[in-house]
Formats: sequence, C-alpha cells, structure tokens
Amino acid sequence: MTIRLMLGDITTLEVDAIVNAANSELAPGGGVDGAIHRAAGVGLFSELNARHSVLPPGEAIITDGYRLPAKHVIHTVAPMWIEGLDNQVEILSDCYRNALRVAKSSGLKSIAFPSLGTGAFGIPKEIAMPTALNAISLELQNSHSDIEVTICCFTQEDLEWYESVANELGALKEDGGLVEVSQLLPKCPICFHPLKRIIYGMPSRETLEDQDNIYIGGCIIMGDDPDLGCKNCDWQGFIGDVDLVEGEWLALVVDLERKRFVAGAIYDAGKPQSPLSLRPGVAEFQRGFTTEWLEEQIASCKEPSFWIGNRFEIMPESFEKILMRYPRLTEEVMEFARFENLANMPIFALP
Ligand code: AR6
Repeated sequence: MTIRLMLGDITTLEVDAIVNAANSELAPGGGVDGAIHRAAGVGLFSELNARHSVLPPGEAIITDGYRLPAKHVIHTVAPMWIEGLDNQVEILSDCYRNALRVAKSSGLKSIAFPSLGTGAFGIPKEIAMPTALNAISLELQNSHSDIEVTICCFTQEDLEWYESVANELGALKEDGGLVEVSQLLPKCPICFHPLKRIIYGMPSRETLEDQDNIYIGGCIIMGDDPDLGCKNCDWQGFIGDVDLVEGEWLALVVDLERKRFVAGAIYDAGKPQSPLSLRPGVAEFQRGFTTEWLEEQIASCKEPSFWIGNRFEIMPESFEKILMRYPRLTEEVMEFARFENLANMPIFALP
C-alpha cells in the first residue's frame, strides 16, 4: 500500500475525487478552494449553497465534480491554527480520515488531497505534513482500503516536506514519489510488527467494521491496562510509551440539545503505575459507574456529544468554548476516552 506524492495543480487531476480545503460555510474562498470552484464552475457553488448547512471542522461531504476532470469533490474543513489549542492535530486527522471514509462509502477508487490547513488556516508544516501521512496510513490500514491516494503539493517546498518526513521513517521508496504506508504505522518496539489499538468496553459497529485485527479489552479500565498490543509477539504497551498522550484527562458526555453533562470520568493516560482510584478526590468521581448505567445515560441524550481534555481546563466559564471546540462525537474520541471508565457524575446544567 502506497501514497503517491506529486507536485501540481489538483484541479487538473483525473481521479475519482479531489479533496477541497473548504471553510465551514462551504462558500467559495481562496487557495485551493477558490481554484476548485473556478475550475468546477457554478454548478459546484449551487450544489453546496443548496445544502444550507455548516460543515464542522474535521467532517467531510461529497459533491459532484462538475467541470473538473475529477468525478467528485470531497469537502472538508481543517482547523484554523491557534497556538496552544490541544485538539488541532486530532481535527486535522479527522479531515483525512473522514474524507477517506466518504470516498470508501461512495465506492471511489482514487483520491487526491491538497495539504489541508497549511495555507490560509496556518497549520505549521512540521505538524501538518506528518499528521497527513499518519492519518492517511492509519485509515488505510484500519479500513483495509485499496483506494489510490495521492497527495498533490502546490509547491516544491511542500513536496520536500512530505519527502523528508517519509524519508526519516524509512517510508520513502528509492525511486521517489511513493511512500510505503506500512513504514508509517506505529511499530512494536520488540518485533516491529504494526501495532493495534486495544479497544475497551463498547466499541461501535463502525469502529469494528473491517478491523479484523483489533484487540478488544476488558470492561474496567485501571491505570495499568495497556492501550496497544502486538499480535505478533504479544507485547503490550501504553499510549504514553508510543506517542505524546500522557497525564490526567477528563472525559465528559454532553447532551447538546439539553445542554447538560450526563457523564464523566478522569483517567490517566500513559501512567501505568498510578491507578486513579488511589488518588484523593478521584475515587469519588469514579464511584458507582457501570456500563449499563452509562448506556442508559447516552440513550437518554437527544444529541450526545463528547468532550475530552486536560482536567485543569474544566472551568464553568470555559464550557461554551469547549462545546465549540468539540462539537462532535468521533470514533477516535470514543475509543480514546474509553466509555466504561465514566463515573456516576451528578448532572448539572451548563451556564
Ligand atoms: N492545487 C493543489 N494545492 C493547492 C492549490 C492547487 N490548485 N492551490 C493552493 N494549494 P488553503 P487551508 C495548496 O489556503 O489552509 C480558503 O479560503 C496551498 O499551497 O487552500 O485549509 C477556504 O475557503 C496549501 O498548501 O487551505 C478556507 O477559508 C494548501 O493548498 C481556507 O482557505 C491549503 O491551503 C482554508 O485554508
């Protein structure tokens, strides 16, 4: 499985879909968005305009390609870069992942991406380029997709960024232009087999779809339960060992329609030796939770959504901001937050 890197104008590519770095209003903008609208013609504008809807960052929709050589355009919105916000890489990953999912569910065989978020939205290239390669490779692996993926760079500098990231990981093929996906996936530190996430609790049907090799863990998460496993040599590890997720986090389920929290938990990522139940103040928060209870809470939500973040950010005055930043429940967040660790938290209204 490979990702093709090329230099060029994405509007000229004859692929099943090109991806647009759109804005949430789906209004024609500058950059690649402007170029796509100009090349596609007014039909694209009319189709988007008729939707009367906002596209939240990270999500993706498909339209016709109109006068473009590409059959379709998949529109996604990257996060606008704000130094210091901690979920932007996650949202940018969602853009790539959801665009690939839309392509797959539409039966497409080839897709070309621009460097989402690196123009007007200002995501630094040292963050955006590895995120793109990482998100695409994980999604291709997890969905066992054989879709042909191209990353179309508008400048030589961008192309060199991708090449150097892939090269560092030993993933750039010698003749150039092709990145070997298997080299980009996280590897077992013992036998170098690609690692699998261990999912605990209640994975959704979609999470499991096509993922024959994923580990399903037990019901209760303790501080020393592993996050990652190697099927090949039975090594088990923690996300903190492998990437940057470490420290104390708080996960909340929010009923967006009724504007209230329905469940929450504090958990410790990447610190196997410190079970949360032993910490003052945390045991109470965890007391009395069961999976059934949580299922009931979620079922009672008209519009459940999820918030996850550093627990020190949780201040009443920041709730509105939080909801703007995390307005959706993604599979990754569900996995990451691990539902069964949620506590029987008192219900309280948003300010
Ligand atoms: N082909 C391939 N890549 C291109 C092309 C092209 N024809 N034109 C530009 N790029 P940007 P963003 C590259 O700003 O950062 C718009 O106004 C460009 O060099 O298009 O996600 C939208 O409406 C850069 O590497 O997207 C939004 O409001 C990359 O495309 C906002 O900009 C992305 O740059 C989105 O900002």
